[in-house]
Amino acid sequence: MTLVRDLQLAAERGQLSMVYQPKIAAADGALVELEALMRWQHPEFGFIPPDEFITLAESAGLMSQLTGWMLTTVCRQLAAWEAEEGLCLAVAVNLSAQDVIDPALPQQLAQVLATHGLEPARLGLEVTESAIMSDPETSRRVLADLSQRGASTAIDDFGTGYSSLAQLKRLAVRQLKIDKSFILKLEQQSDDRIIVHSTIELGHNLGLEVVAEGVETEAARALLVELGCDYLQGYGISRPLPAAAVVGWIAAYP
Ligand code: G
Ligand code: G
Ligand code: NA
Ligand code: MN
Repeated sequence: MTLVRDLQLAAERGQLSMVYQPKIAAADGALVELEALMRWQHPEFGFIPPDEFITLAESAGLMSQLTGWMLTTVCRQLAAWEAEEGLCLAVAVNLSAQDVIDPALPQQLAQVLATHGLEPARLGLEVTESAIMSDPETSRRVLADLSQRGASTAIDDFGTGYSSLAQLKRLAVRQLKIDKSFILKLEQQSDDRIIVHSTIELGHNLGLEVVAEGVETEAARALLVELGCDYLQGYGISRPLPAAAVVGWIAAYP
């Protein structure tokens, strides 16, 4: 398959990049972290969404190569922001279903962090609920190992999968990230408000921090603050930014 071949060569051909989307504290609006999202600019087909090429990478056995490139790129960027701009930032990366059942991942991650002189707390990890549920037992062990090493972990797209509360309780995670499908129409949909309200309570009762993604409007932001959500992310705060635009965004941010 030629697209698989293209993906295999995409990193060395300079077609892959990372963009960074701010995550802020609901209480005071302070920047807490950036989420790193991968981009593939294909010379012929243009921009290919990550949902599509991540699936392709997983089925073609290219996932660990892609994740390795992503971790190195993000850590190098963190070190550069610190050395060149004096900014000590934290970044959260997304892990695929295959990454979270890879017992070698925690050691690989520790290695990349050490190479760039970064503390483990500088790199958060987001894993979707459905990725965890495709092999709950192995994921649980890998997440426990990661958290033992000081990484902060989040369950992404929460509410769209099928995790039981019993499973949730046993996971070494720090955050629940409520899926954007519940947030996008929060002002109009009272059932979404009920779901979001109960998810925030559930998270807090389990000792977890709760993040809302897909915050597009001031009204949604105000509602989430009122509901006690801890962190916010969305186009209403910032779109994902190229690395070169991050420093300017931070400088202009109130
Ligand atoms: O912003 P966006 O279209 O980039 O993200 C679409 C999906 O792709 C999200 O589910 C996101 O978690 C996933 N994604 C983005 N970047 C990466 C990455 O570097 N690795 C993995 N595994 N998933 C990613
Ligand atoms: O699955 P994950 O949560 O990692 O994916 C994040 C995806 O959501 C990315 O594609 C990102 O570009 C997108 N995204 C981030 N903020 C918003 C938002 O406010 N509205 C919408 N519609 N999408 C968003
Ligand atoms: Na994510
Ligand atoms: Mn999500």
